[in-house]
Amino acid sequence: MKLIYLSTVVLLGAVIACSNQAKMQANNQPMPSDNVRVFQAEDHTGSSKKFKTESGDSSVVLMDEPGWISFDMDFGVAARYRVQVFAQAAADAQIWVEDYVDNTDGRTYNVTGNIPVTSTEAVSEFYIEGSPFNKGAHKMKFHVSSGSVSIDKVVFTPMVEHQITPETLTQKMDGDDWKLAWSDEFDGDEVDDSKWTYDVGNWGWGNNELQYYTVKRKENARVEDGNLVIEARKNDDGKKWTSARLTTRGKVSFLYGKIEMRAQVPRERGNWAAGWTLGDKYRDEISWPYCGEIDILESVGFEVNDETGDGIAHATVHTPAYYFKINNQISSTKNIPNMAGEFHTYAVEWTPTEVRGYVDGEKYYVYDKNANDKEWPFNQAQNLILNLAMGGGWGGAKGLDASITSQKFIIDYVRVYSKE
Ligand SMILES: [Ca+2]
Repeated sequence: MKLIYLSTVVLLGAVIACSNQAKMQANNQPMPSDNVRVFQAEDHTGSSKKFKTESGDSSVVLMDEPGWISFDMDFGVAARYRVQVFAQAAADAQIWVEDYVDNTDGRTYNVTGNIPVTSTEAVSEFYIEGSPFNKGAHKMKFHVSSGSVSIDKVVFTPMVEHQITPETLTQKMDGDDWKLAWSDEFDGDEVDDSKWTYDVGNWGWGNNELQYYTVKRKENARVEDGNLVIEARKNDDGKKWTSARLTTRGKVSFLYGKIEMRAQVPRERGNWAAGWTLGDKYRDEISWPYCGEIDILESVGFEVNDETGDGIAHATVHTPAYYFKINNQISSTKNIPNMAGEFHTYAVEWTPTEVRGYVDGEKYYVYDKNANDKEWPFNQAQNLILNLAMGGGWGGAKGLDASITSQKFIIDYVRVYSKE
């Protein structure tokens, strides 16, 4: 056990170096180091069973599946965090972190996705990036979901601070004609930094997705021939998959209006392309779906015909009363000929009382439940998101086509209209 203890000391130097790098890497925004948080495993506040402490100084806790230890964490800043786990396992194992164990919704908030712990001789670092945590007190659990793991500690380092969106465009929804209020035609040479920012990381994004979302990396997000191209790439940049998720959060948000995008979706089994909105009140997984979500377009590769390109458009909203974790969300689908081979227009009309979904001008979806805030969180600003995921609970439901190394989600424009 002395060996493990020594290894931990040696690793500390590396941790400090890594943390400084992580602090600077996203958008070059340095984060104050006093916002780094450390949970020492032996300081857990509760456990699913009696765990052994391995070393003489009790600094390492041995956990077996299925097991958890609980702890309290007080975050100093709302941010996307790097979560580093210092652990050792004799055989490959899996771990994950749960936020908000006292939740009253009966939900499980997995905020890291499954983190593989590969077989190692000594305590080593395993990490994921981008986990969202709001400022303030969190009840949390550390889980072992497969195998046996000796855990030393978990380090939370903020990477990108949550940006408050400075401007909300409120659209009129009464009148005769649509008037353009905001758009990106993707006509320039590069992604417009005045309109978009990037979400970062590979924490699974609430669905155990595979991709790492990169920041300002042309291989994953670029403007080309008048289109925004979001490309997912396999075995790229040291990750299993890389891709991009662009959002208007921190730049501009929207309240009501017609939101329209012209897009061509990727084709192969395993992808999950989306154009959607997320409420500005989102800070962490506990704030969802209270913030509200409107899915203008979702397409999964396993529903696209490889030969014809025919696919299925999905329109959905998620609210505290109706959302996918309790499987009562309200959706509509529409079969789209050659959805992957040509561009189609996907839109929602979002009024103070309902959301209507359209493909190529044809209405196929209505959400009109607005009796209270739980049914209707949509009288508050939402920001726009464009992303391409790989795998995950839905995109990966039929596995991934092993032969694919790249998938492209191509967007000609996004436009927001007001009535006048
Ligand atoms: Ca365009």
